[in-house]
Amino acid sequence: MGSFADKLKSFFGGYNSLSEEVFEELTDLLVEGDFGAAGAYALAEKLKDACKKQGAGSGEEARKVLAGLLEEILLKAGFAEPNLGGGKLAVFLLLGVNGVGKTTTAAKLAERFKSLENRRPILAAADTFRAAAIDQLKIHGQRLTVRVVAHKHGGDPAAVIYDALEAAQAGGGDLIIADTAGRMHTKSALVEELKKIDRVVESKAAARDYFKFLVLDATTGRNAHAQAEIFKEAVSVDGVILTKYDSSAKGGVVFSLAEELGLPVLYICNGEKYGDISPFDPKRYAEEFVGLA
Ligand SMILES: Nc1nc2c(ncn2[C@@H]2O[C@H](COP(=O)(O)OP(=O)(O)OP(=O)(O)O)[C@@H](O)[C@H]2O)c(=O)[nH]1
Ligand SMILES: [Mg+2]
Repeated sequence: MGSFADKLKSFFGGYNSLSEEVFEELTDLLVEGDFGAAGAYALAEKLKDACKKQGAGSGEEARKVLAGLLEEILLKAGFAEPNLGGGKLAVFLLLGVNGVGKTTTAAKLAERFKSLENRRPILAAADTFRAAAIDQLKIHGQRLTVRVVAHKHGGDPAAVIYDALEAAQAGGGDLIIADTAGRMHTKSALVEELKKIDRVVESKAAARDYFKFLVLDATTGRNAHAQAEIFKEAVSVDGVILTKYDSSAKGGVVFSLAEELGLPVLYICNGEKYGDISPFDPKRYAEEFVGLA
């Protein structure tokens, strides 16, 4: 993650006083860091005011004020890791376009909730669209000794989830983690498919903790924001899981997800291993973004 944070750091480090120019240049820099243009402008203006109010006179001081403003943006969107109450059956549905890391993230969540939360996950292979997807999930299941419920390629995703719920209720588990297909749905097809899944989940009275996570690839920058807009318009998304934060991601998109779409990031993934997932930490993220941490 070094590079963009380093850039911000040396940018601020180059100013002993704060002129109008600093905030103008900062706007451009934020856009380069995957902020939306309007958000970047608004933030730079806000920073200017905050620096005046707080008596921050140098670039270094402004950088610290900026970290605080960024954290505020994240806190407003909320960020808590799902708190699964008292062993009730819970359902996680992973949504997102092709290749963002849904299947890998499903496996990571299974491992995390199994080992840290003592849950008994069941992986539901509700990506019935791509032929290899079912096998991919089964391999994860074998490695993690987690049960996988799957149907045939081409089957009905809602029916897979129904079976996973039945398996859980028969005593086989207490957390369904459902992988879904990454094809770019038309909005109406996506809505229909998810409505059907919602009905199935809701028909099982015990499934009270139901979360829809949107998986976004951090390296896709503004494109991730565009995907979030489309999904959010179509379905209720509870939060984002940001993947591939280990690569060349600049990370500014997280702030526009929070501010413009009210979408909190709940987990960050930074590698391909099962352990490469952490709950989102707003303070740390904001500090790292400006190179303070
Ligand atoms: N570096 C890195 N790679 C990741 C991360 N998460 C997933 N990947 C890789 O990204 C690629 C795609 O991951 P998948 O989990 O198959 O993505 P998907 O969204 O299920 O893809 P489709 O099923 O084709 O839509 C794989 O090579 C993963 O190993 C991450 O956090 N960091
Ligand atoms: Mg997949």
